[in-house]
Amino acid sequence: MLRYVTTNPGKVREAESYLREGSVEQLDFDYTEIQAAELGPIAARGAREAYRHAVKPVLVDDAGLFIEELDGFPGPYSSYVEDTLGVEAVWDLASDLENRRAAFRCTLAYCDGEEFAASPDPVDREERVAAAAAGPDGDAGDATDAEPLPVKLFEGYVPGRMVAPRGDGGFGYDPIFEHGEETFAEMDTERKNAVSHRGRALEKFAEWYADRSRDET
Ligand code: ITT
Repeated sequence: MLRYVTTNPGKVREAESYLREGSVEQLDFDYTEIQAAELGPIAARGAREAYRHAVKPVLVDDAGLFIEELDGFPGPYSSYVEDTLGVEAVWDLASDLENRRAAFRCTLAYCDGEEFAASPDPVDREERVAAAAAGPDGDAGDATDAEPLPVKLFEGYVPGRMVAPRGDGGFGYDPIFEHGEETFAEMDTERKNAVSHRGRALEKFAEWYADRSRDET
């Protein structure tokens, strides 16, 4: 059974709907979100930490809303911005913009403690260098970071535009993100999954995971 690592039940609903109910279980684990400009290193680091915690195959989901005219803000800070300012405040900000184009991005990071062709991951290199520089007795964080576990990354992206809040489905920024004629909050889970950043990342993951499971049998 795959552990879907998130504190957000909305993400679990979408993953279950895509991957089949009963094939994933939520692991409500608040991994350390490192400061990074991209989602990949954050998710990769989280997947290693979650795997060490659970010692079971894990899939971490890191996502964000990127507003073009605001240089991608809130991006990797989407969670913090939702918690502190709120979704309405982000719409207030976006409503003053001429260009309201935006995108959701999602990075899934898989780790099961085994070897496989991992995705390139810049955090690995930095952690290895820091650990090597500190030497065997140095204080370079967790010693296991010196040999990072393989992680596979899957990315999904969906373009759209910022609009005044509509709809009461979904979660997070869904009411202010329109794709086609509807906001994500006006779509049911299946329809959102068919076009969303998460749905696209899950599609890539499911394909790879099926091959991996076949290879192991
Ligand atoms: P975890 O880190 O525990 O998974 P989180 O909700 O904080 O929970 P993220 O950091 O990935 O997850 O999410 C960043 C923000 O983007 C957060 O405010 C979410 O509500 C929002 N978000 C992520 N995916 C979304 C989606 O599909 N629709 C709307 N908002 C989304």
